[in-house]
Amino acid sequence: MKTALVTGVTGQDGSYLAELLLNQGYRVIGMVRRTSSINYDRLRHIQDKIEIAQGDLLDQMSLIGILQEYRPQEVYNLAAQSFVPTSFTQPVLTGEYTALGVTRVLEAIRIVDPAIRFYQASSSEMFGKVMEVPQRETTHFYPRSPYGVAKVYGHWITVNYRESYNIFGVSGILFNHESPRRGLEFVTHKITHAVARIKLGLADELRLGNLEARRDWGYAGDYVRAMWLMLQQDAPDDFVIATGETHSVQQFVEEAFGYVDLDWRQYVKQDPKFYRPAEVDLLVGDATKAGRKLGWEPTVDFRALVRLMIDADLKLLQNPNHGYPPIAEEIKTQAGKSQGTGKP
Ligand code: NAP
Ligand code: F7E
Repeated sequence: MKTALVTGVTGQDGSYLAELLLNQGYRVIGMVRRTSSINYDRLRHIQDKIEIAQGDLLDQMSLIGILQEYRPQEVYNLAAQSFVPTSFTQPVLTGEYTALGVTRVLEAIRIVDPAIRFYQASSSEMFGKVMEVPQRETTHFYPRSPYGVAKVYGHWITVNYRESYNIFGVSGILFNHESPRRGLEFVTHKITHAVARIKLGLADELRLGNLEARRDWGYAGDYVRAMWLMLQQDAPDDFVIATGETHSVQQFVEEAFGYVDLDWRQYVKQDPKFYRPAEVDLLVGDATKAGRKLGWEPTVDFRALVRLMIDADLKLLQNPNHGYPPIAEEIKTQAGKSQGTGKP
C-alpha cells in the first residue's frame, strides 16, 4: 500500500484528490493547519478513511516532522492562498504560503527522503497577460497578480529541485477547475449559488465584477486524476491541464440563469468592488501533451459543469445536511439529466 501526503486537503482539490487516492488503495495523510474551529466539510464523506496530520506551510519543522512520521512515497502540494483578489490585499502573506511554502515542502523532501515524488499545483494564472493562444507548456509566463507571481516562483523552484537534486518534482499547470465544492468567493460558485438562492426565493440580486473575462473552466474531479497520473510516469515532466474551450463570465451567467428559466438581466448588477487592479482577460489551454503522454482528457463539458453545480447548490440549500456527494455521484446526476429535459 502506497502512502500519499496531501497538503491543502480541506480545500476543493484536496477533497477530490483524497477521494481518488483512497479509491486507488492509498493510505492518505491529509495535512491541515491549526484553526480555532475545525472545518472538514469537504471531507465529511471520507473523514474516517483518511489520517489528519497537523502542519503549516509557514512552519518548516512541521513539514519535516510529518514526512519523518508518515514516510509517504508521494506528496501533493495543494495548499496555498489561492484567491486572486486576496493576493492583492495580502501580497506578502500570499508569497509566504504560495511561493516560499513550496520551497519549504521541497526542502523537507530533500532532507527526509529525496525519493519522494512531488506534485506542485501550478496555475494558468502564471500565463496572465497571455503571450500565446492557446497556452501550452512552452508559453512564456506573464503573471498579473501577486498570486500569479507567487505561483511562477513555486513552478520554477520545483523545476530547480528536479534539476539540482534529481527530485521527482512535477508541476501541473491547471486551468480553472470548479465543482460544488469550490469556495463561494470564486466566480463560478458565486454565480451558481446565487442562482439557486434566487430560484428558491432566498435572494434577489447577484453583484459581479468584470463579465468579459474569459476562462477555460473544467471539472475538479477530472483535474485531480491528472495530478495522480503525473506522479505515475517514468520521468518527471510538466503538463498543461485544460478543456481547450473558453467562455466569458457573462456566458457562464447566461447558462446558469437559463438552466433555471430566469432572465439574468433582471438580477445581475455590476459592482466596481469586484474589479481587480490588473485582470487576466483570456485563458484557454492546450492539453495535447497531457492527452498524448498521460492519456488524460476531461469528461465534463462547460454546460454539464454549470448544471451539476446548480443541481448541487439547489440540493444543499434545500437540505443543508445533505453534504457533498462523491465524484461519481455528481457526474452521474448530470449525465442522467442530459437525457431528459435537462431542467432541475
Ligand atoms: P482552496 O480550495 O483554496 O484550498 C487551499 C487549501 O490550502 C486549503 O486546504 C487551505 O486550508 C490550505 N492552506 C492555505 N494556507 C495554508 C497554510 N499556510 N498551511 C497549510 N495549508 C494551507 O484551493 P483549490 O481550489 O483546492 O486549489 C488547490 C491548489 O491548486 C492551490 O494551490 C491553488 O492555488 C491551485 N490551483 C487551483 C486551481 C483551481 O482552479 N481550483 C487552478 C490552478 C491551481 P484551510 O482550509 O485551513 O484554509
Ligand atoms: O475569477 C471575474 C474575475 O476568482 C474568474 C483560482 O482558483 O483560477 C482561479 O483564479 C474571473 C476573473 O478565479 C467576479 O475578474 C467577475 O477574471 O473565479 P475567479 P481566477 O481569478 O481565475 C486560477 C486558475 C487559480 O489558480 C486560482 O487559484 O471572474 N469576476 N466578477 C469575478 N471573480 C470573482 N471571484 N468574483 C466576482 O464577483
